[in-house]
Amino acid sequence: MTIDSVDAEYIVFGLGKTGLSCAHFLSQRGVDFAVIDTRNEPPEYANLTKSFADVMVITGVTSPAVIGDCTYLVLSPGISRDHPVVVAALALWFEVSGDIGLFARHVQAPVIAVTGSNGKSTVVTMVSEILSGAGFDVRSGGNLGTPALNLLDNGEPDCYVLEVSSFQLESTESLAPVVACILNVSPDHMDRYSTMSSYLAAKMRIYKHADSVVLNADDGLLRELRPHCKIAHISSCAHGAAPYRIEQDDGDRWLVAAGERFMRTDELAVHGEHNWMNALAAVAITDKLSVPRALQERILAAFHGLTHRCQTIASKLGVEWIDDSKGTNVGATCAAIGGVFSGRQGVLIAGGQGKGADFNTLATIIDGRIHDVVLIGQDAGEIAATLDRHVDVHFALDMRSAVSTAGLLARPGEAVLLSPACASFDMFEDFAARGRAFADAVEEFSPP
Ligand code: UMA
Ligand code: ADP
Repeated sequence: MTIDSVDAEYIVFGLGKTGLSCAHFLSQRGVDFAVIDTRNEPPEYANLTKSFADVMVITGVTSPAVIGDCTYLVLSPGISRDHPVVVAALALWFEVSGDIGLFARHVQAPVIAVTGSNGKSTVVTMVSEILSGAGFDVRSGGNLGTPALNLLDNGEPDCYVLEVSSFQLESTESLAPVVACILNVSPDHMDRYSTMSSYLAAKMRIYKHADSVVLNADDGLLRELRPHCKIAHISSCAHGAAPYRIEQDDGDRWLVAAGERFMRTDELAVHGEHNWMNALAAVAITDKLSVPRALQERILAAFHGLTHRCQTIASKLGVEWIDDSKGTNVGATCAAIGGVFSGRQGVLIAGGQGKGADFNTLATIIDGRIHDVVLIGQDAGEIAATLDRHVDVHFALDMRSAVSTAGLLARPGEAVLLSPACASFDMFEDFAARGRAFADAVEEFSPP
């Protein structure tokens, strides 16, 4: 028998990690729900049916008729609000909310929310470690990996730290963070957003009901924002009088917080200007919760960064191999190149799914820093067309040959950086699998 439409009060749209978390959340509250997914074999199907044998699940959904007489659609972040099923639900006055929207309605403890095109996971982790060090019971998640609704199990902590993506913010109405932070905005997901302003508009939803916000004053788009709450600006170049900024004094660079120098950048365990900005953001955010400066300093001095974010994984015959597999857009890769190739040159391995990006900014930053680029993946040809006037371009069919090509091109004293500026899904399960493939290939590679 073919089932054409759902018979339940709520529809959970999407059966990935988020959809499964929504199912658990609704079932714990006795809500009648069904689940739909456009894929024929959604990833969490087996887990859902194991826990909820009686719940209606419709896969391979194509027609809006599936929504039947429901009243509430819970939307997964991977599905755009322009999807015909969502458009039909909105036309029928359904409430359409994402998992963060449900979370916001039920959460009791204060929430810190961080968004931005790049640096979210790093800053969320820095903030969580600083707050834990200060004695707070903290739970972190969201786009970082653990769906937000799963954080609500087992009573309330002192505080939640959420990484929120633009996809999640699109369907979030009532989140009221004690501190909201937008780290930066550079083009990403241009296959989902038709303009930068629609992408920025999604990000701006983070501070609609916030008590205070942390914004990056180096970013022209963010500098112009005037939310109706208290703003603390961070800046790497003393924009106006940003209270959190980097100051240069002879050869030293200092982190300045609330107008006072407190730590040299070389005392941080993470490297590169983008990471100094991440540290400033973490300090600005945790200042709102009155964490002592000395404690922030101690935690940041010991924070070595997350795996697959500008991590040195090997040194062979004077060549440093660096895994920045999480560099999944042009802005991230530009930041990584700026950090890794200050005062030295080398080779970049990039490519994958370009998500509709414009690679011209990458062409500008590689000049004088990168002498060869090795490209892999679906959009290698498109990227080559932009880069080959600036640098020697090589193609590789897999990670192993990309690494051996790069290894033969790199000279002692140089670095090879994997920072793809692209999503990984054409060749790997995710960015972590891509980083592991890189590490395995580097281990196998023996220089001639
Ligand atoms: N999909 C379909 N049909 C459906 C439902 C989903 O084709 O009916 C596709 C989506 O288009 C997408 C994929 O399935 O390509 C996964 O979508 P999902 O909404 O089911 O994703 P989840 O497994 O629930 O994971 C999501 C986030 N994924 C996305 O936003 C795409 C995870 O962020 C997040 O960790 C998780 O919720 C918990 O909050 C990942 C991500 O890539 C890391 N995020 C993007 C990014 O960081 O750039 C925004
Ligand atoms: P996100 O969670 O937003 O993807 P991550 O903290 O995981 O961010 O970092 C992903 C990549 O983005 C890093 O590997 C690095 O290349 C780049 N990056 C990190 N922080 C910043 C920043 N503040 N500005 C620009 N790029 C950054």
